[in-house]
Amino acid sequence: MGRFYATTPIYYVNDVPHLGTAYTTIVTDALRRFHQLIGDETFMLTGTDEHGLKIEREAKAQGLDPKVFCDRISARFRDAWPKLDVSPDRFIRTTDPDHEAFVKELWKKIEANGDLYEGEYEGWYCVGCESLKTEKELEQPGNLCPLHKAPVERIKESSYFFRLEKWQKPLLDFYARHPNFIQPESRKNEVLSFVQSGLKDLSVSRTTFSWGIPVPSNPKHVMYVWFDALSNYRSALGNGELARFWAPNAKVVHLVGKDILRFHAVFWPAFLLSAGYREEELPDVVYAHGVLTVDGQKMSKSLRNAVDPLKLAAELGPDVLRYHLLRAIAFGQDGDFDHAALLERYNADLGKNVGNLLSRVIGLCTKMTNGKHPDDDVATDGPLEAELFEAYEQNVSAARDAWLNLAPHLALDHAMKLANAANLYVAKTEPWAEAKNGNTARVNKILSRMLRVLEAISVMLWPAMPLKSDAMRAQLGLPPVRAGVGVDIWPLKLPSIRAGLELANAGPLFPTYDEKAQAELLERLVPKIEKSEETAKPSAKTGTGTGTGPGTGTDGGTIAYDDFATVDLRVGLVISAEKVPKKDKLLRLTVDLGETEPRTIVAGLALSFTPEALAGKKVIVVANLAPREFGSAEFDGKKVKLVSHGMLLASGPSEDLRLATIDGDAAPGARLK
Ligand code: ME8
Repeated sequence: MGRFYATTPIYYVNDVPHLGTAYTTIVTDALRRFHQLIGDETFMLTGTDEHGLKIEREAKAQGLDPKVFCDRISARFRDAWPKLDVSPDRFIRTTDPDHEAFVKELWKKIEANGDLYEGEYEGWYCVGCESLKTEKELEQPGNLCPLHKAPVERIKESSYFFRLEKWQKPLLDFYARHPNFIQPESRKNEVLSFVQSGLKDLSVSRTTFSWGIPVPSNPKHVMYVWFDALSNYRSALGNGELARFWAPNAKVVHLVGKDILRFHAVFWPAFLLSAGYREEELPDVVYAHGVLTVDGQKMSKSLRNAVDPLKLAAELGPDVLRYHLLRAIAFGQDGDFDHAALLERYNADLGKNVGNLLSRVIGLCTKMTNGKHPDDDVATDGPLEAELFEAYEQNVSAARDAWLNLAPHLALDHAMKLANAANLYVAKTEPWAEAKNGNTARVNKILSRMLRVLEAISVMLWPAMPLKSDAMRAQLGLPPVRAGVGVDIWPLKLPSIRAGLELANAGPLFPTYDEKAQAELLERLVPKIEKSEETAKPSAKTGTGTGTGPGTGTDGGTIAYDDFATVDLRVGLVISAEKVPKKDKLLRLTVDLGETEPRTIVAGLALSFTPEALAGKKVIVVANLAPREFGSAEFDGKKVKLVSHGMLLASGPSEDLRLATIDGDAAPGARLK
């Protein structure tokens, strides 16, 4: 028993909560709940990362003061997590005054230790990553960031540098002495070879924009956003909490996506060491999980917006979403979120396995034991009880180890294996036949044993499904799981016999979806990608309302403003355009909407425009339209799907189209209202 401090990354406010950020946040919450079950005192931190060029630009694109913009989006994160049953102990914002004060102190300590110097930086910067890139890292042609596939920017400005090179050896020594610091192992090797290949001093301030924490001794500079952001893990803890949760008997675990491992595993410990913290004061684990795709596709911004975790939670219940994310994705590896697989797994694991076990036992008890827990004499156990007990011991302790080893998917698998063993036990023991033969003691034993296993399962599922666990326990006549500091309630031992306790039959805990219901749900939940080339008309036309919009009648009547406001119209800057081989009407465009990555938009403009005529044009884009597929085409010998992530507004016949555009100096991404 000890203390457990778990953190998520703090999320950039240029985006709203989506399935990727929900994933890390749910895993972190589940892990900390497990630690509560074993008696640890826990602290969970999440929040928002609000400074830097990316955010300054996004706010500007929306015509807002950066702080007002951050307030709005940060609130969306803060309000989202409780809807997924996540309740952090602190929601930190990098604009919080106590955070700013801490970061300035950290800077001063590093400066006092001689690890900061002024110089000039010239090089490539990816605003999406908020990170400098070496020439070698860029993809050609076009100087693209390999992660965002967007052109990097050339920057040249005076900057403070952090002496990262000096920390290469101490970092390697630290990794060697703390082999569990970077997990999983495969990722650790990537970091080790990066550090072994030599570290360069790091530019840690900027002078060409102002949305950041000023450098204390030279406020013309704002601090590098990653210096600011990483510090949140310590700044979030008040003095009392620091002493409890960032202390030798506390485990500090940073959960992050693999995209940001290097910042956490290299820069963060280097900053801390440089500021004078000792090795034993560094975090214990940085765990980098994999990247999620959705239904096999990369989560581009438009797809991310289409797969809204809050909508999924509202439709299926937060616990069902949580269970699926935790169980279906092998933690640490890349994984796919597949809507159909979610429903299949729900039916199989929760409906037919756990749900069935519960309703079966409660149903049998209603008939055979007056709806109460029966008594049992364990001295009369037979071989089937021994078999069940063996499965019990094995799965309960394996599940505990899996949580401890940051493998929630395995922990839940063991809970399911135990439910399966219990279902098998009922099938083999045939309590209904024993009842017919008037063998009451045997019936009582079987039912009592199953109720005790179900109680254990309700605890084992609690980290993943707190609400369903409560509901399950209510049917078993038990109060919700109550974790207490210093008390380990992980059910290594079979829970005790609760003879006489009333059960509460409340119907199926996990009603299964039949084929028709599954099809209906999928229809509602899966983001639409329209197929067939027939739909490859010019992407959109202005004017002539066809009466298909929300709120319109077929009589071409009026719509409410709120209906209009659901259409996200934005200014887009066409970066490039190209003809689509073998599709006369289509052009494939790369359009900057002020997001971290430009979008691909396929439009039927080829009869009216050459690709060259479009490059550099400002266009109007319907930005929140579900992705739409126009078949496939071959580019540079590679067959690719033609998926459009947005629609341009234009008017006229295909061979004489006029593009809707905007006058003056509107930034890419600016919203039309
Ligand atoms: O990087 N699959 O913030 P961010 C899995 N502000 N996880 C995903 C994901 C996906 N497709 N997409 C996002 C930042 N994530 C910085 C962090 S921390 C001091 C500063 C999750 O909003 C994953 O955890 O870009 C990833 O690392 C994080 O969101 C990136 O969030």
